[in-house]
Amino acid sequence: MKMVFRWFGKGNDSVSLKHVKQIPGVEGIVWSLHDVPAGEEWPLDKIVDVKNEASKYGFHIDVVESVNIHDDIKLGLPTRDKYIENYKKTVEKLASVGVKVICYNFMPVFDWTRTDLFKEMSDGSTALFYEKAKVEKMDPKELVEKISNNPDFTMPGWEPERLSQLKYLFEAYKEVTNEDLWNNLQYFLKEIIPVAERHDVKMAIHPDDPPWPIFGLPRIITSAASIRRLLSLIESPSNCVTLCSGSLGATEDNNLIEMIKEFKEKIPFAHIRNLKRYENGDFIETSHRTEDGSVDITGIVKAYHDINYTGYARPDHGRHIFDEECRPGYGLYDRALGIMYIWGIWDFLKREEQNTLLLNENSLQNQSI
Ligand code: DNO
Ligand code: MN
Repeated sequence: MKMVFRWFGKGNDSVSLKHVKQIPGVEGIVWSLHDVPAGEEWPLDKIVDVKNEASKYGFHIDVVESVNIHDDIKLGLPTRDKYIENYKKTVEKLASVGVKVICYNFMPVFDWTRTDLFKEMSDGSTALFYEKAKVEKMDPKELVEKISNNPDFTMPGWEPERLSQLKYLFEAYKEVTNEDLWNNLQYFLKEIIPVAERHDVKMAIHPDDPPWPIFGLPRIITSAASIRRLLSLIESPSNCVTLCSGSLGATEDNNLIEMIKEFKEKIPFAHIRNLKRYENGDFIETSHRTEDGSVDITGIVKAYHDINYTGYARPDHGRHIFDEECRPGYGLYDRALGIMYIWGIWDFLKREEQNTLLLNENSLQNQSI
């Protein structure tokens, strides 16, 4: 397992690489060009800037998260072709500086969605919270009005320049069904995967978060069955998934351990995080510790150990602790704790494995004496 850490770039992240360097076992950063709008080709000089900055601290830049996909591609509009061409050029450029994995998602309009970014927990920390009824109650039309009238009302992924577009986007998606979205994903992959394969890059789709439809928009990457379908859209070593335990784990229907076993060849990138599910469908992101949440992080790390996982992994979100001021979900401290929790389980399992090997060798030697 290669441990990596998401970093939003110089001047764009409260966390410094100097501090990331002090977390044991982190070997690379997971990055993106956050100021390049979805659909545009990434400029090489900006890519090289990130690479240079990372290498000052001995970090690699093997994993990009995300190269976002323009909504015209998800909508299947004729304009998609020019955005797909840009995407191909970006993939080629990223490969030229050594990028191995590109994480992306195919969620219409919004990336991950929560109703409260700083929900107070009983220990005084705060965390990302999702209140199902609140989202279900929100009528997309009302939502757009609320946003237009109140610029402070915002959610992750709702970049200011996109807000003005929201009205248009909700209109545009009105007729788009799940099947349409699948077709548009396939169209995209048929174009992109051959380019990625040629350059030895893995395209790793991130599951929808939460893994169910919201605001009447279609959502398709939500379960083992949908991952199976995604992998069948185009057979290629480059058609892969980012297995996110937090996104998929928001519903108890998803068995992460079974998924790790089933998709083991197709997981170049793992997101490991915990959350607590409530009966009414709400959830809150907890510490990584298994007993703090509903997701069996111990079992998940063991499953990665048992498949001899050599891909990249990151702690995904964390709580906000020790009074840290940071991006929602992306502070230094709780993610650092999460990494140490993962390493604790991992290192113990490695030791056990070595002990078993030694025991077997010894008993073989004893037999031959
Ligand atoms: C949630 C996060 C996501 C992820 C993007 C990838 O679990 O990992 O925000 O970064 O969806 O495109
Ligand atoms: Mn994730």
